[in-house]
Amino acid sequence: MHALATIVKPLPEDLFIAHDGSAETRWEAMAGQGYHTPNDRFFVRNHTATPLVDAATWRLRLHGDGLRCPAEFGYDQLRSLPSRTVDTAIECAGNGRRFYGGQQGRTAPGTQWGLGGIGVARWRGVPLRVLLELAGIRRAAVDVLPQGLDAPFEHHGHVRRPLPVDKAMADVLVAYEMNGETLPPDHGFPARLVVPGWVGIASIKWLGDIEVATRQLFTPWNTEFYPGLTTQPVKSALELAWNAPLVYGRGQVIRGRSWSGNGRIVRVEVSFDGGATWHRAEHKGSRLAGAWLPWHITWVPRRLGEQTVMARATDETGATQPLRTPHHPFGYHFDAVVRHPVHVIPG
Ligand SMILES: Nc1nc2c(c(=O)[nH]1)N[C@H]1C(S)=C(S)[C@@H](COP(=O)(O)O)O[C@H]1N2
Ligand SMILES: [Mo]
Repeated sequence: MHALATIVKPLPEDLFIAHDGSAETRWEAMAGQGYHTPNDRFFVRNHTATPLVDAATWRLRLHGDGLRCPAEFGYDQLRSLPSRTVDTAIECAGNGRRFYGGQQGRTAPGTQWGLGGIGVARWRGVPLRVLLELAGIRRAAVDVLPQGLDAPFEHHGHVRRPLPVDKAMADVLVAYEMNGETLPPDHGFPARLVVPGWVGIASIKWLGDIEVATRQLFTPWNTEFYPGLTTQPVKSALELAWNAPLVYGRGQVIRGRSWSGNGRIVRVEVSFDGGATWHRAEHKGSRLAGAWLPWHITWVPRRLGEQTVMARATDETGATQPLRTPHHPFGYHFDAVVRHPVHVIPG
């Protein structure tokens, strides 16, 4: 399976790194961009392939013993309900997986994402809470199970992962717009879930069906593939190519972004000497919980050749990026400081 065969939007090499069935955003393609990741460079992670869904016949079905009045919504109906706009990240649990091997000497199986398995968009849609209330959610409801309309994944059936009812009622969106445009096919048209702060797999695309149950639900996506994963840890990335050339003796503004699924980023420090000394990066405020904090720092390289730039962020819960992440058998949640190589060239 090749990414080109399963993703609809163009994947130019200057914007994406192609993986099997998925496309990773190049961080250097975020340089000079605004706060949000433009739709043309937002990463795509598909279990199978992007389906083309006809909005005219599409229905979102809500059913299960956790509802008093099972309901169905069409596309126009969904768009006519009260909407909310949220700036939030969607990040694959495996983002950064390649550094288990590349930096810690122990490769983890799966797509070898660098740090480009994340994007922040302005999502607009209907709070899931509104739909659940229209369908008469019961006090006894425990789990909410959204399911995608994409083809079944191997022998596991349609992509689906339960959410606890508390999260479903709190801040989850049934989104139909991304950065002011109709939700693109690769990102879940006609509608997807957006689950702020949580692993990307929670944000089910091509939503077709939501079961609400008065018992805990289990699918391969909360038992076998992503057991126990809820929120995403703290990470940072530089808006620079790997081995980017930087000019010796000249002040250069290094830009990056840091994020956490558990709260706002409150501090970012950068090291140019392998972690011996750290310097505070500049940023405006602490920006949003559930999205990222853009920052910058000026550096005058005083040594030619290979050097590393390291960024380390801390969120409002006090969680800081470690220098090493405990090994994870599936390569999830790599949150260690990444050693980003740059190449200092004569001016
Ligand atoms: N129906 C469905 N939803 C899905 C997926 C999928 O393959 N099918 N992939 C999940 C995973 S693993 C991630 S990381 C995000 C990626 O969202 P994006 O492709 O819009 O960036 O979607 C999630 N939702
Ligand atoms: Mo993912």
